[in-house]
Amino acid sequence: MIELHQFAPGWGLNASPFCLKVEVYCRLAELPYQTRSTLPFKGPRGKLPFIVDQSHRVPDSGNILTYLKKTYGDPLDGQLSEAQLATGHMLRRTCEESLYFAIVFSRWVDDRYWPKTREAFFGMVPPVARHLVAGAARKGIRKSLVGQGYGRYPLAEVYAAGTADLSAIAWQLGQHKYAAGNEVTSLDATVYAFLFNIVRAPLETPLKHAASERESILAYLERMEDVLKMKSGPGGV
Ligand SMILES: N[C@@H](CCC(=O)N[C@@H](CS)C(=O)NCC(=O)O)C(=O)O
Repeated sequence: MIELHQFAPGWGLNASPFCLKVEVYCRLAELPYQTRSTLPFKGPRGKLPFIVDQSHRVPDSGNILTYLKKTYGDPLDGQLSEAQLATGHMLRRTCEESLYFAIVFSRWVDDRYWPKTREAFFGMVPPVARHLVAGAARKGIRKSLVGQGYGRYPLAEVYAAGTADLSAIAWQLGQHKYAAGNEVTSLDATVYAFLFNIVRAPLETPLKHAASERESILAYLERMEDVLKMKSGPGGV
């Protein structure tokens, strides 16, 4: 049984796109797994997710998918053409290396949404410590966003950049049923996980408005949720 180490649920859902990506992959590939709630510093690279499988501890969602495919076979991506692989790579990078930071910014930096983020992720910390722990975590994330760049932008520019990513993703999703074509592939684990975290999280951010205005994104989420309903899994995704 694969152990998937990830954050405890926030807002009652898997609020980390990278953790959700691995969970969705396991569901789509029908791999048996159990989730374990943990904290990033316990992982081999100080981030989540990581998995423990037999004697292996594997960090990083991309490495995890590579490991799972190598160990248990690759039921989803075997038929992909070079063109699909290349487009998929760019789409994945758009989600993970660009859109992700706009999501993090909306949750942790934008004062309008921070109270709900704090409640979701630190609500279980005793009240006296909650303020300190949440404040320290927010400071660390602000610093990492200054390093990445968005922490130096005005709000409107961050959301314009995120909206541009969503427009490109929406166009791609309008071409086929799933992210890489008319069959489900591992790329759907990524694209679904990121869009889910924008549209299904209870924050009415500009990113959510931008995603919700794009019919191809909403239809895609529903299609993926129909697929996931048919696959068993231990937790609600
Ligand atoms: N490249 C990594 C990124 C993982 C990542 O950024 N995880 C975030 C949560 S979504 C994390 O653990 N953040 C905690 C921290 O940086 O302290 C992957 O694909 O797994």
